[in-house]
Amino acid sequence: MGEPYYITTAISYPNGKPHIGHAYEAIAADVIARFKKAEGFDVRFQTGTDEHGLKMAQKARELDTTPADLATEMSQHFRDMCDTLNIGYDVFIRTTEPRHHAATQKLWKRMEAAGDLYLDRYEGWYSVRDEAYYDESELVAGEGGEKLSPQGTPVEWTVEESWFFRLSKYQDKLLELYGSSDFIRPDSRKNEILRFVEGGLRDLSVSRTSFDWGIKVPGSDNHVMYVWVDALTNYITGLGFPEEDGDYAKFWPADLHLIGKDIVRFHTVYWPAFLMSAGLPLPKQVFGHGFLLNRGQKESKSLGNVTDPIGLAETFGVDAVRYFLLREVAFGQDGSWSHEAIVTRANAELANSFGNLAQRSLSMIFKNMDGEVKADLPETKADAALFAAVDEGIAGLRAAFDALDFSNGLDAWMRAVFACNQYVDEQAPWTLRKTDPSRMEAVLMTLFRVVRDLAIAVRPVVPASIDALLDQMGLVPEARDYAALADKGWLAALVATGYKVDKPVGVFPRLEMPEVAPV
Ligand code: ME8
Repeated sequence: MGEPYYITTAISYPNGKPHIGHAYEAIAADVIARFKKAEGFDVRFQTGTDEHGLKMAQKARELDTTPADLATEMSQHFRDMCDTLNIGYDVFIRTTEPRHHAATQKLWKRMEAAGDLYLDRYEGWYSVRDEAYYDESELVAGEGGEKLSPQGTPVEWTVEESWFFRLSKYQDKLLELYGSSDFIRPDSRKNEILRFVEGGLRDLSVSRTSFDWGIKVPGSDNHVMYVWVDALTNYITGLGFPEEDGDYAKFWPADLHLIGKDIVRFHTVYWPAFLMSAGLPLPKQVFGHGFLLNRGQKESKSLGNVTDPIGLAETFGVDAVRYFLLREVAFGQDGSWSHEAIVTRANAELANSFGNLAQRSLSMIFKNMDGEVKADLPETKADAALFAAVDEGIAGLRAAFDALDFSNGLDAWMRAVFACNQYVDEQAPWTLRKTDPSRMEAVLMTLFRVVRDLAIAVRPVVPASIDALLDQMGLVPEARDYAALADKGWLAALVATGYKVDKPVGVFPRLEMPEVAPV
C-alpha cells in the first residue's frame, strides 16, 4: 500500500434532500479520491451528514416530526445520492452517532484543559440558516432595510448564557499558518480569510442553552455545543478519535478538506484554532470550491429551480454529469450548468470524440483482424508521434489533477483524443485494409494501445463507463491504475492469453436534448 491520503467533503445538513451543490462537491471529492488511488495512494474518503443544531430542530418542528427522525430520513437520501453518483466513500458519518458524541466531548475537554473555555453571556447576532454568529459590522442591509448576514440570510438578536472559546488567543498563530503554507486554497479565499483574521478575532460562543438538539457540554448539562464545534469534529471521529492509534494515527492530519466557499471561515479559522487548543495536528489543506448555478442563478425553493441530482443522473447518465461538472467549471470558481450544456459537452467530447475513437478502433479490430490483438508490430514515425502526443496529454491531466485543476486536465486529455482521431483519419485503416493489410494491423494496434492509455487516464472521472470499456479490451481490474501506464509489456501479456476483441458495445451514448426539462 502507498502513502496515506485522507480527503473529506463537508457533511451536509439533512434538513432537506440533497441538491446539485451537494452532488458537485461529492463528485469532485470522489474524483480526487479515485485519482489519488490511481496514483498509488492509500486513500481514505469520508462524507456524511451534520445532524444537530437549531436549523435541524426548527425544520423538524415545521414538519411536525422530531429532529432525529428528520435526520434519519434525509441522511438516507444523501447516501442514495452517493450510491447513484458512484461516490466511493469509505466512511459515511452521522453526527448523531454515539461515537461522535464521545469524540466531540473529548475534544471539548482538551480545549477546557488548555484553559480556552469560559462561561459568560452571549449577546449578538445569529443566523440560523448559516448556523453562524456575526459581528454587527459584518451585517448588510436587505431590500426592506432589515439586517442580513453577509451570506444574505436573516439574523436574530440572541442573548443567552454561553461557553466561550478563546479564539482571540489564536490570531497570531493562525496568521502564521496562512503565511507559511498552502493551508487555504484558492488564493481568493485565502485573501478573504487573511483580511478577516487581521481585522481581529473575538472569542467565540461555543454553546447554547435555548434548545437541546446537540451534544451535551461535559459537566454543564443545560448547554449543548455550538453545532460547528460538533460538525468539524466529524473529521477525526471517522478515524476513531479519541483513540489515537489505528486509522487516526495513519490518516490524521487530513490531506484535504474539500468544502464550498461559504464555509471557509469555519474550516480555516475555528477548526485549526480548536485543534491547536486541543494539541492536535492541523489538516494540511482546505479548498473552498465555487458554487454551482443553474443557468447563472442560485437554485432556491422560491425560484422553483431546485434540481434533484439523482434525476439528473437518471436523465443524462452518471458519467456524463460527472464529466460535465469537472470539465465545464474552473475548479474554485462558480460555474453554471444547464441541460443543453451537459448534452453539448457530453456529446462533443465523450460520445463523438473519445467514445467514437474507442468504438471504431475496437470495431475495426473485431471485423478486420478477427478480433485478434498483436504485439510488437513495426512502428512508423506517425505512430511514435501519436504515442508522444498521448503521453503528453496524460502527463498534462495528471499534473493538472494533482493541482486540482480539473478543467485544464481534461482539456489536455481531450487534445490527445483529438490527435488520435486525426491519426485515424490520416492513416485511413479502411483503405489500408486493401492496399497494405499489415500496416492496417499496426495502425489498429496503435489505436488499441492509445485508447487503453487514455481510458486509464480519465477513469477517475468516468469510472463506470471506462470499466465497461476496459472489460471489453481484456484488461484485468488490477491493471487499471496509473502504474499500468508504465508497464510496457501489457499488450504482449494480453496477446499471450489468447484474448480476442468481441463485437464492441459503445460506452458513451449520444444524448438527446430532453424535451421537458427534468426537475
Ligand atoms: O454547510 N454549489 O452543510 P450544507 C456548490 N453542514 N456547493 C454548494 C452549493 C452550491 N450551490 N450549496 C452548498 C453545511 N454547497 C454544513 C457543513 S462541515 C463540517 C459542515 C456546499 O448542507 C457547501 O458549500 O449547507 C458545503 O460545502 C456543502 O455543500 C454542504 O452544505
